[in-house]
Amino acid sequence: MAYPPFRLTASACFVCGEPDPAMKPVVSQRHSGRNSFPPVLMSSPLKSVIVGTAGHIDHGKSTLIEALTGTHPDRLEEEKRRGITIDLGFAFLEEGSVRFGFVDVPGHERFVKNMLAGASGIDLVLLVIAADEAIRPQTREHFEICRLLGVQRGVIALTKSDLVDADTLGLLRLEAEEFVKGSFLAGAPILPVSAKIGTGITELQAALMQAARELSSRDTARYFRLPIDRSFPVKGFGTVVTGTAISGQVAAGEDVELLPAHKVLRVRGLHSGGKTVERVEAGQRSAVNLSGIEHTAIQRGMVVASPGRFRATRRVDVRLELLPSVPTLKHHAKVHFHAGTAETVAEVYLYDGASILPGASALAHFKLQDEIVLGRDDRFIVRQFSPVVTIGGGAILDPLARRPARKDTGRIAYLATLEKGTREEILAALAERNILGVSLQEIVARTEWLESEVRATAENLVKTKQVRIVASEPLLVLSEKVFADICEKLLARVERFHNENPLLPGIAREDLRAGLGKRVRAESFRTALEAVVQEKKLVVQAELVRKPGAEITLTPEEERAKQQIGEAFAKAGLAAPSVKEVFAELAIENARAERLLQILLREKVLVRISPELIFHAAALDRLAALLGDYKKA
Ligand SMILES: Nc1nc2c(ncn2[C@@H]2O[C@H](COP(=O)(O)OP(=O)(O)OP(=O)(O)O)[C@@H](O)[C@H]2O)c(=O)[nH]1
Ligand SMILES: [Mg+2]
Repeated sequence: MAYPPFRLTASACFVCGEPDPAMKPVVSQRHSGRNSFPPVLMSSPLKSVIVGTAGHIDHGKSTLIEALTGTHPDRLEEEKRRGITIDLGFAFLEEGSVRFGFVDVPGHERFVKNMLAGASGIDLVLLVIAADEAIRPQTREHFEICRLLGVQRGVIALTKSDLVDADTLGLLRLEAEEFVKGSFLAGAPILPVSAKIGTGITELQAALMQAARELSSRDTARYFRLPIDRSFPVKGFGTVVTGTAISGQVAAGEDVELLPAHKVLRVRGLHSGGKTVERVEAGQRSAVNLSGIEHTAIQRGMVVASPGRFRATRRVDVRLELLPSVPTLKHHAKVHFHAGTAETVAEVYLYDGASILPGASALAHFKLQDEIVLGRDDRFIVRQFSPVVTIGGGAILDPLARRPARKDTGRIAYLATLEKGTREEILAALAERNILGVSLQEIVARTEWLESEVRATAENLVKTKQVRIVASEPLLVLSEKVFADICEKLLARVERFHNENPLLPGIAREDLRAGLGKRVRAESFRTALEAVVQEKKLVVQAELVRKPGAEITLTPEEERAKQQIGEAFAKAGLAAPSVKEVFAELAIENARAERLLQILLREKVLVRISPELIFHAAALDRLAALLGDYKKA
């Protein structure tokens, strides 16, 4: 199938994302700096690094991005008019072997939620502190957010250095050092800069390069996931979404799943770093042209991902950390929940105790108001319901958690395994908690392991006799304990059947399966039955399951009655008697007689024509012969 070419044109820049017709030409002032590349149609060997700004309002973040890249990241009319950043802005810079994608965030406290959508995918933080104002509330809040989101590295810029003297700058440097002491930014470069007169910009670029070199590359072998921050139409192409790819990779022409809308869509084309590319990978700012959907059907917070690998969720189990400076958080409190580019309201359920103290952490459950796609280890931020301030954050342990239940006493131990365990320990615990077994899809959605990793882990657990693979295509894993339990139930049920039905040779396979209830999947039943048959504990003959040696033995009285029934029907020939009449002549009670009748039917001595009508087989044979003669005559 051929797809229309998807190229960067003079009227479409998917990465800066200005909707047509207001879209600026690519080779404009905004792009005329160092980042105006000719379009190439291949993915680049450059290392992609996302740098996010952080800092108080008006501290010079956007101006600094322009000084670094030549692109002013504010793109909305309102931003230009008010001189403040409202929503996320983007710019690019290619330096040596690194391609920087800058995400510029607003400093205004009212727009922290937009900042959060931008901060979730960053590798490096560019913490901006204005020399004339020093550390202010959003300097702290943005810094805490970066810490809680697990950002590992960054650079501190003391902006507007042209406005203060050397002594003030010296003091501010000490203050900044103190501020980040003991955190991920301890020891990070602290550089005075002035976007106005251009001092310190080269040093800042060098520091960013150094930090970028020290970053380990993201794993592009995982399943693809990109939290969407914008969706807009581009004339001639249709819907384009943008975001930072946080895992895996995707190529033009492949399918992605839009979640939580559960729609599989074709990728018509891709942009990254201001140019058309064949493929985008984890760590790249990306614009994805999607076919078959209106841009209005997609909102910030949705994701595009490898089809079938992720699931949207309303319940998650987490490790939640509370900031030291905030009030105690109570069980059942409502909070604003932010992860990836999504935000919703969450109700907090605490597993241990009635509250979390400031500065402490706890295992918790969130019931989310809206469905969100989350993966294990994803970081999140929580903000107080009202007034809205950042109070904590943490990591997702189980993205597909069940509703908390008092009887679920193993949950805390399970969460501890999810938090610290090896793959084998995690899969063993997951299987043990799911008596129905766990499917490949479920394991992937819960862990983000690759299919090959899931299979290898399951095989290892088979060797240590912790799980059983009851089906391999599609994979279904059962804990050995659950499997042994099913086997035991099978044996007990067959035993009971023989006791209750001494005159029947065995239980029908389907009745045996139905008797185990819905909590045993067909694959598990089949494998368990095979296992007990192999151990010679049961025998399967045609559709009947029985214990070995469970032959039917009739008492002399029953033998006599059986013979009597057969004779009664034989004698009557085609004038078949009713069952009631035949039973009335017997010396045994009706229930036993009924079983003898069943045996005769199974042995095909008698043949049932309708519920009421039974003939002796010999009578029917005679009838068939007669009819044959009649036809010949
Ligand atoms: N003197 C001087 N002024 C600067 C410098 N950098 C920025 N400014 C000015 O500071 C003001 C705010 O700059 P922005 O870059 O918009 O600040 P911001 O941090 O992006 O603000 P928000 O995005 O709204 O949080 C503007 O008027 C800039 O011209 C500098 O190095 N020196
Ligand atoms: Mg700004």
